[in-house]
Amino acid sequence: MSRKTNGGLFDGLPGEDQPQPLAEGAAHLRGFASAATDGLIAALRRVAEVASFRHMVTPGGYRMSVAMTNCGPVGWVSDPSGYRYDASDPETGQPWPPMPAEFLDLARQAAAAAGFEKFEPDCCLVNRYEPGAKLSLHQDKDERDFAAPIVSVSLGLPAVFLWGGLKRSDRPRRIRLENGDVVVWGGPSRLVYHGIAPLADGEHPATGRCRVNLTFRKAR
Ligand code: MD6
Ligand code: FE
Repeated sequence: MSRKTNGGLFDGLPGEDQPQPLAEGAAHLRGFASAATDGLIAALRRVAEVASFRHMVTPGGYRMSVAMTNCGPVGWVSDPSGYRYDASDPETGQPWPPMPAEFLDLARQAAAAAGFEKFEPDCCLVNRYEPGAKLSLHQDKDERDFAAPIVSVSLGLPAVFLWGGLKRSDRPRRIRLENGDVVVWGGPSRLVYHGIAPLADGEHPATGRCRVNLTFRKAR
């Protein structure tokens, strides 16, 4: 697998290819998925043909600026009655498309690289951000148990990831996520508040005018 280098002087030294710890149980793997992005995007196109991107409505009645879809045995859904994992797509009544092998392989490898062996995700929530779209600070807490980590893969336009603490009032750090970056978190960081700042406009060769995020979870 080809990896990004520092371009000469510092190649081969520990540095940007190493997991960057964010907190206990959480790591930023810069460029971990770089070599896989074309395959991931091709597989995602096939997923979105079956389960199209849609703007869900929050329990509070707001339309989310991020468009979402899912693949795998269960999908995350939001509607006025609440958040839940559901085995079928409410738009079609059909099961979510299966998780592509490329997705599963990458999620397992990234989890292992961050110290979480035997990750068995049953959901991949896909988020699509157009310029201006954002995700407010939240915890991922709709899963049945918090023993498994979450693996998050960034594709396309860069974004500013807001990495907070265990309290909503903890002031978040701002971390730039680029095409091919992976963030893994679990253990003591599993319930950290996090979000995405409004996406800056731009054009990316892999995705066009958007950012896509794949988040792998074990929901059940
Ligand atoms: C995003 N990610 O990167 C939104 N949640 O677009 C998340 O909300 C997220 O990246 C849990 C774990 C990792 C994540
Ligand atoms: Fe999240």
